[in-house]
Amino acid sequence: MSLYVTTPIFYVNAQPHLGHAYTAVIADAACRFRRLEGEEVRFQTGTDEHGEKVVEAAERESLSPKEYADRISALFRAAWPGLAIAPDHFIRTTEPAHIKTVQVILQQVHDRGDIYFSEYSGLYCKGCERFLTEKELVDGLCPDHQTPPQPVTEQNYFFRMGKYQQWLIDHIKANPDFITPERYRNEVLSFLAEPLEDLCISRPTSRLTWGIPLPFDDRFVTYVWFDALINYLTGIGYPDAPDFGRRWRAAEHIIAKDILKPHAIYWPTMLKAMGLEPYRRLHVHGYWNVNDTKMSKSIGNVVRPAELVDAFGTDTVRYFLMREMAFGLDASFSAEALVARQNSDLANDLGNLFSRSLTMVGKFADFKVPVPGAAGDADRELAAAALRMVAEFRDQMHQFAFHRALQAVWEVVGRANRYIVENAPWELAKDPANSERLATVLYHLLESLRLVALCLQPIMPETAAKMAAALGVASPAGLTDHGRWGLLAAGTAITPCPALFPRLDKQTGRAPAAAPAKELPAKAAQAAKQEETPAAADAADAAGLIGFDDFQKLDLRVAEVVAAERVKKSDRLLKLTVKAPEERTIVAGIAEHYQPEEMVGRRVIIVANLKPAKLMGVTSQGMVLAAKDGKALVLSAVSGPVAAGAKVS
Ligand code: ME8
Repeated sequence: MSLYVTTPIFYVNAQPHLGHAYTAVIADAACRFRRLEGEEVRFQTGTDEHGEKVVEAAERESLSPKEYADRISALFRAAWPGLAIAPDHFIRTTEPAHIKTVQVILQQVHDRGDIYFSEYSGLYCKGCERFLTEKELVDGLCPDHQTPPQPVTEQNYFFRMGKYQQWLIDHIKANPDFITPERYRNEVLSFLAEPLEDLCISRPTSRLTWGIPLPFDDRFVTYVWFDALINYLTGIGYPDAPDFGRRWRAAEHIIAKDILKPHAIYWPTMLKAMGLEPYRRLHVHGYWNVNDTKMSKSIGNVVRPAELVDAFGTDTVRYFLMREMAFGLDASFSAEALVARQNSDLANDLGNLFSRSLTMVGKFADFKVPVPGAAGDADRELAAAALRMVAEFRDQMHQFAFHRALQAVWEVVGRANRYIVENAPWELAKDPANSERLATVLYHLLESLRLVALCLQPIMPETAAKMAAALGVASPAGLTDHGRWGLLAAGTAITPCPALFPRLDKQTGRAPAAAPAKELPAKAAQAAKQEETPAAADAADAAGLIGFDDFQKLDLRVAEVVAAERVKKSDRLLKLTVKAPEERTIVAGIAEHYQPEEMVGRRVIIVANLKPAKLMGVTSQGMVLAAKDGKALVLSAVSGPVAAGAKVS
């Protein structure tokens, strides 16, 4: 087995939300990707059902803990198919097999002398379900729950975690990939620089009965983490399954930063005490906020995956989650950002490219893959870029850098769109002498799209399947065999398909009701029209009108001004630093109308692809759009919250 991937098992004291969905989506995408690499993969998720928090949540609903856990666990299980998340195994910690495994392990570690009985006095946080050290408190409060921990003196069982501290430090240092990204590895190493205390692993039944009884003392149940972490072993049949060793060697866990300590410290030391090898890698992602605010029930801003899927569809949500969050860092969700991604990346960039290309193959090549002629520089460049995309995509996906993998794909989508504009197939179609050139251009477009669809399979399975079907290629296809250039056979029938993604209304987030966009995105329809009527195009030229393709050469973007100052020795010029989304300098002739201090924080529209020009010694990389009304000058702006860098079209 090449990869055994797990998500955390989610507590049943809350219903599935965006954060859970993200972890499950990336775990699913990682598995789909590795299957495309021809590898044997197993994917496990599930629910964590014991502990005080579950008892309290059940009491609030007047249910027994088991009834409550059954209900919420079923909600998690039911949430995943809507996002095309397809685990091989869904585990619950209340299953008899898991209870048995936990007890076998406790007995084993106890017999080896790594569990001892002792009295402990400390500060206990109910929310964390553990004792906190003085150092962890902020102003006397638990930093996560903002409540004062209670002084508790108890007899309990302890795991000799401290004994394995040096071994763990050595293991992390010897295996740079063990905890990724690096910031979390560093965080763990700096935590381990202090002496590691032993871990309290029991709760007296006088305080909690909803847990797994200790096999060697039935006055106690197991502490939730010692129970929960073991799910990763139960799910692959520890200790007896013949396949266990092979599967465990491929284990990679995905978690968010909130549960780094149990996974990076408790778990490897527990495994060591059991005589097992540690897992292979731990992938740690950041936290999703909502409109830059922490997601919480009390604020009422919890985002439910099912509602997103109903509103936007499976693939848009998957794409958004993987594109918007840089793996390892926090990200902010907003409906506006999701709509912006759908409109610009999916409907405009990808959808438009796909439908334009198919429309042209229909019109100019009778819906068949044409026989390409000799490739010129531009064609070779597109082919080379598409192959670089496949290599880069694979590389980034292996590293769990989903956002970078997608950037690599969109780089080629953008390039292919420019290739259409630069090669103007509709112009070539006017003269039969150009038929071989036309065939070559269309072939290069189709072949690039085949490779784009190939890469998108693990990210957007439905869309990739639609694209593959339209291009007449089998799906799913392996990356090694199919990630080469020139596999699309001339003569293959191309089937037109409806627009991959509708453009959404920015205000309502919905597709326009009577949308011709259902068939073709508006712009592609417009472009197709222009391609259809050469005579009308000539008349338009004469009238000074520009074609859609001319317009599309402009890269208009929303830019946020982050700094502004006057250009020395100039009354007219301001030097602006803008984010779009990368930082750049733009010199604007607006100093007579705007003070530098009123510029910062504004969102304006810029032309992002103007050749750089030097103005009074300062290089300007673009132009800010503004309206002139007599002597007045008014800057362009956007009417709602739009991310810096969003495309204006
Ligand atoms: O901790 N952003 O369960 P849990 C991103 N049962 N990811 C988030 C998130 C957010 N805002 N909120 C939750 C537990 N997650 C234990 C785990 S494992 C042996 C036991 C995701 O329901 C993320 O994966 O609190 C995080 O690590 C996990 O849900 C915590 O889930």
